[in-house]
Amino acid sequence: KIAACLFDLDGVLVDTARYHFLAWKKLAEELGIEFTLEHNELLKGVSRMDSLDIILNLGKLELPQEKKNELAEQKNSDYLNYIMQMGEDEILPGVKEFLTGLRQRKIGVALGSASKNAQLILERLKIGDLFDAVIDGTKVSKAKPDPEVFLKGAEALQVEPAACLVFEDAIAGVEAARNGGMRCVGIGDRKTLAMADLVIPGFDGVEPESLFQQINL
Ligand code: B16
Ligand code: MG
Repeated sequence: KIAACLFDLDGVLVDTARYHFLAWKKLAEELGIEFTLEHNELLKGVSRMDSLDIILNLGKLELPQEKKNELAEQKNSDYLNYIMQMGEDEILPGVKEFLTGLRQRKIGVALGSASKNAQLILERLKIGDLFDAVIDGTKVSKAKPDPEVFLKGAEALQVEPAACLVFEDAIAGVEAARNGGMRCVGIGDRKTLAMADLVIPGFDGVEPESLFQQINL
């Protein structure tokens, strides 16, 4: 039986991928590196510095760590400009209802995100109070597919990993859930997220009870 649900942030609760894309694209262009939407897929669920390394690799560019820190900071400040303008209405359809439904059923709710900006985004969306625990990029040292972020979420809620259900849009995130011994619902494309126990396009019209039934929980 499921005792807790752990949610990824970007791509699951809110579509921040397009803001990450715009900020990375600007940086890439300044460096003379071509950066497409397809390239952006490679960055989903990946930490900020690892994302920068992927982009520099695309351009076969090697830079000293100091310069890389500077570039990562520049990208983040552009990204934050978008986030600061984000409103409550940018929460993805059905998400708020789904989270509220879980709370009514006394199921634990935690965030498990690679982002260091997670708290700020929850504030912008005004959904911070729907989470019993928030584990984000400021609290983990190992990136997905390492299960650290989700195991810490389970620990904070005092629930066994086997009683946790993870919601993820990134391949590395689905792998992280499985590596932690947790069940996982993929949000997005069925083929891409084939490793998940179930894949749904989003939360619109989705009831916790019927979802759990579909994966025999
Ligand atoms: P930041 P998630 C991830 O969040 C994003 O998918 C990924 O694209 C981003 O690079 C990463 O957070 C770090 O974000 O620069 O804000 O610390 O999907 O794990 O919620
Ligand atoms: Mg994600």
